[in-house]
Amino acid sequence: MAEIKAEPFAFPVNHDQLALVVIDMQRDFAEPGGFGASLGNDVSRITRIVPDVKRLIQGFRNAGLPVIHTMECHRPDLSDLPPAKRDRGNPTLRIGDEGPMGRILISGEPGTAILPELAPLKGEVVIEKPGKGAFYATELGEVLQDKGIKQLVFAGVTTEVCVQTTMREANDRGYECLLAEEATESYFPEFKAAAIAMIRAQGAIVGWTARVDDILESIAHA
Ligand code: TIU
Repeated sequence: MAEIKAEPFAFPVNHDQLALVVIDMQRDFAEPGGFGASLGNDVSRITRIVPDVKRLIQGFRNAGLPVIHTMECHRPDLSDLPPAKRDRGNPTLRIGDEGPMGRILISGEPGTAILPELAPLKGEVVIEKPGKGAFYATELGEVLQDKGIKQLVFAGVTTEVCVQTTMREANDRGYECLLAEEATESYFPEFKAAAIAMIRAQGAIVGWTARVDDILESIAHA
């Protein structure tokens, strides 16, 4: 069995069953005027990981391995937006409100799009998700089953919200999960560090974490 150098111990990889899941690399989380900024966050941290996410995506594409993208967003009629989510907190703009990049976190709006540098290629799966986890109320489980995928490498934002939630959902469904450390980011550096620590604690209780170079080195031999 091939291995990827990882924490808390080597990740036993089966390249035939491996896919990359890129979580929510959307303008709404990375650019001023979007959802992340409306919550009071410094969004500049998010754009800094784009080169690492890009080379991870490129490595999977070069190896002929699946790349799956997710987007947190809602239907224009808000029928999949629970009032508890829309009404939470005191943001400057709420989900569905008109902002400088169109309606906040609504499917099809300019601000909801994936960053152009990381845009999905034709044929790559894009999952639109109304929750923080990518399995809740989506077709992701069926997609993975159809493709025979059992191991997932994760990248994207934010580490402790949508990435960690999705990793926990996947872990409970029997997937082996590996988080790419430099290809994920939070608005709070201490939360990123804590999420990485809690994922790999207790003998990989949620999953593994690894450096992008070590993941790329492994899939180059896929
Ligand atoms: N606010 C925050 O940190 N994240 C989200 O709302 N969604 C995702 O993480 N994608």
